Amino acid sequence: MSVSALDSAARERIPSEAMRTISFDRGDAMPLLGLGTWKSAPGEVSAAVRAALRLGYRHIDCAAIYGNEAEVGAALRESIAAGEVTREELWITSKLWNNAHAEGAVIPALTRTLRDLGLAYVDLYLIHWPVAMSPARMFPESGADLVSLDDMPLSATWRGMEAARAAGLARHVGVSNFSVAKLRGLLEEATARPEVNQIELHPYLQQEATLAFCRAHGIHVTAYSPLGSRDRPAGMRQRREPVLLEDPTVASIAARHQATPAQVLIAWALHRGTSVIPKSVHPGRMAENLAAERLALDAADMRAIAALDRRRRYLDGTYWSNFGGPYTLTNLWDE
Ligand code: NDP
Ligand code: 1BO
Repeated sequence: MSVSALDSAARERIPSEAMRTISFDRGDAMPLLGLGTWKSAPGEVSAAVRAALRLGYRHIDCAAIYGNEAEVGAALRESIAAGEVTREELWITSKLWNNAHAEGAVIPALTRTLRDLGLAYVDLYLIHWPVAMSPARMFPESGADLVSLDDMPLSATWRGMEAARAAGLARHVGVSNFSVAKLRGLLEEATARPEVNQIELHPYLQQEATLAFCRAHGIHVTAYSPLGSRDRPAGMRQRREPVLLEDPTVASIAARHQATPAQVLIAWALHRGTSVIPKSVHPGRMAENLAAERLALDAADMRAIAALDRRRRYLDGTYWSNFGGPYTLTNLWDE
């Protein structure tokens, strides 16, 4: 059956039991395909999450900095109250913002997120960036707002994350935007490994070495910005960026499978064993993206997509390095 033929089924509802999952300890299973919520505006994200849950999504990717966790929480509560889903069926990820990296700041930050989401625990809590900032700022305005990793080591932040897990506020803990070098450093000092590393991954940024390292160390990888993140704020875009959703190779693979480019990009991420969290606020697109679970790419498709790598970061991290503070693109990505 073609993927487009599956769209109508997906619009009705793909039962959660049909979703592919990855197992974590304590018997927990994370659906490999989740819904991103960055840039989903407070006025639209509740309806989007509610629609996503009706379609069969069970994994929602959130973060304090997205500024919409209260609205996401309202949708979760409504769906649970309506009997459409139970808390136990859901996988909710959130992330610690850069201004709460002090060991003792982690549990208070997570407590605020839990209050906003209306939950007693998150399934996964991630250190959002390996970048520390003054508690007074949400985004840096000068180099003085940033705190170096020598002064605020990631190992201290990680102890706070482990304490959050021990307190039952997060069932699993992990990191995001961590290079192999930073993962190595953390593994040397931490009592427990991060369970997940959430990083930018798509055909233009395939990060094979990071994937191999994570696989070898039992760290699951989640792919963010899998569709190329076209709705990023202007300040985070570069001039003349390549448009992933318009890539001719992706388009021709999509045409051959009677699928869409977005479905090819999502299926490619799943084929590599990563989880993937495309963002949309439109039910039609959410259904289309969910149906990508059923798209089987073949070896020739995977070879053609492998050739597209151009080590292109859409989220290049310049917003941490623009100010002459302690962060540079070299020490951020360790490349
Ligand atoms: P994505 O790559 O998911 O792209 C989102 C864009 O694609 C939106 O403009 C959306 O529009 C559009 N879109 C969605 N589905 C389709 C479709 N089927 N066809 C055409 N266009 C489509 O970008 P994000 O950067 O949002 O990444 C996904 C998620 O990953 C984030 O929302 C966030 O949860 C997470 N993330 C985490 C980061 C981290 O640092 N850990 C960094 C970046 C992202 P519309 O909504 O209008 O449908
Ligand atoms: C700075 C952007 C964060 C998206 O997750």
